[in-house]
Amino acid sequence: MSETHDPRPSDAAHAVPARVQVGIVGAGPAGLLLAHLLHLRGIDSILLEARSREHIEGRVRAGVLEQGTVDTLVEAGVGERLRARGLVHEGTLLRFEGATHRIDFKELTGKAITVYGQHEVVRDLVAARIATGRPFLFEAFDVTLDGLATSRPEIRFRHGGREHRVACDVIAGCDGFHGVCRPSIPEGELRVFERALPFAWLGVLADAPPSSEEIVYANHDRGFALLSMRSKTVSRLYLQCAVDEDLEAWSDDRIWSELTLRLAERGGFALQKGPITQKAVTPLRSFVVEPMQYGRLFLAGDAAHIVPPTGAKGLNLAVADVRVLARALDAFFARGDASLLDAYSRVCLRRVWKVERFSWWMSALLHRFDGSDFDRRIQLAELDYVTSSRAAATTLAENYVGLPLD
Ligand code: RFL
Ligand code: PHB
Repeated sequence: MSETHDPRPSDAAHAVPARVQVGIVGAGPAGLLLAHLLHLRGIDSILLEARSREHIEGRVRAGVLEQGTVDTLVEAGVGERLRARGLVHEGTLLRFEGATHRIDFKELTGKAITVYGQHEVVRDLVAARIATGRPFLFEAFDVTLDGLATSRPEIRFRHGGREHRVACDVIAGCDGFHGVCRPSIPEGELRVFERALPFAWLGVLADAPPSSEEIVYANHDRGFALLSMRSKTVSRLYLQCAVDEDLEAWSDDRIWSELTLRLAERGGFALQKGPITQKAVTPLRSFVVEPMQYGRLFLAGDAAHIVPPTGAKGLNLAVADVRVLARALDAFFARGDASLLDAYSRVCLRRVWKVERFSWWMSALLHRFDGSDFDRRIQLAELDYVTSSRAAATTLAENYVGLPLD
């Protein structure tokens, strides 16, 4: 257990206030960080999460933090464990046709990324929220939103066997892709942009030291593979697989042999193996709604957009949204100035679309598609270009380390 981890049980019982400035639905990275940034500005909020504390703190997902994300967490005072345990990477490796090519972030952009598990970010933020004493309810069920087009929207929900309603000035929909906030917006108000990719990722967590100091993205005829890590003793690995892949068909042995084939390198590559502790299949999709606002409801993070994980951007995009939203809410509550709130969606979407573009491009570059031989040759030519032209490598690097936040 960590220094900052609060040992109290997950269900910190709180009186439910009748009214708050901001009602936040969802305690993923977006909701938790927003709650904390608002707290630092003296803005009160209630944070409602459908799952238990154990569940959200154990949910293994993203692992790559942009410099701007790290800076945001450190500035918000929740970066202590991140700084102590995060693994700073100054480059990444692209492997194709048996050869490995390094993209040197530091040299090309002056920046680096940090490998630190999303569930660790969540743990740090949960502890910070609990320490503020502000309302934070786990296992809040049946959330519904009312009066979104009015200046006094309401959240209704069930908690501890009781029905509650909270009047808010603003509601932040931070409840992820499958949440209730986006679907609460009346039909016809949102424009949806979507593209599903014809494959998924089989992701595993293994008690094995990472076989490479830096993340390896491998383009292979058998399909994409990714070698990442969570610490000096835990590896995080992914294999491109079918959308309807049957996890039961993947024994640990089969996973390790497929990874060995796809990560192979001319001259030999030693893959460190160990017990697999988690396995899951994740679909890959690009998704954006416009605008990211309806009346007094503001969507942030995966509730508004999804990127395929190839660019390692989802969590970072959630952080970028929340920074914009916290600043806009500050102007609204401190000075009655709604101009930044009015600009919220437009400001976020400019960045969102650039990140959608990058994530789509990384996905197209690295996966195996059932296309023609022509398409495959174009893909290899692009990999060759990206790894041999400084200009092309810089384009990848500046997107990967993160486009400017402001
Ligand atoms: P989350 O994390 O999904 O949190 C939403 C929260 O809302 C709760 N919730 C509700 N609460 C109350 N009432 C309801 N009705 C509710 N419905 C849902 C949920 O329980 C949950 O706690 O969304 P958020 O905060 O927007 O954060 C987004 C990120 O989680 C996501 O974008 C990333 O994980 C994506 N991602 C990656 N992002 C990166 O930046 N870098 C990476 O390296 C990276 N790798 C990944 C990824 C996502 C992956 N998967 C599993 C999708 C790798 C993978 C495999
Ligand atoms: C991860 O470590 O989980 C990870 C790394 C890079 C990605 C996606 C996920 O592109």
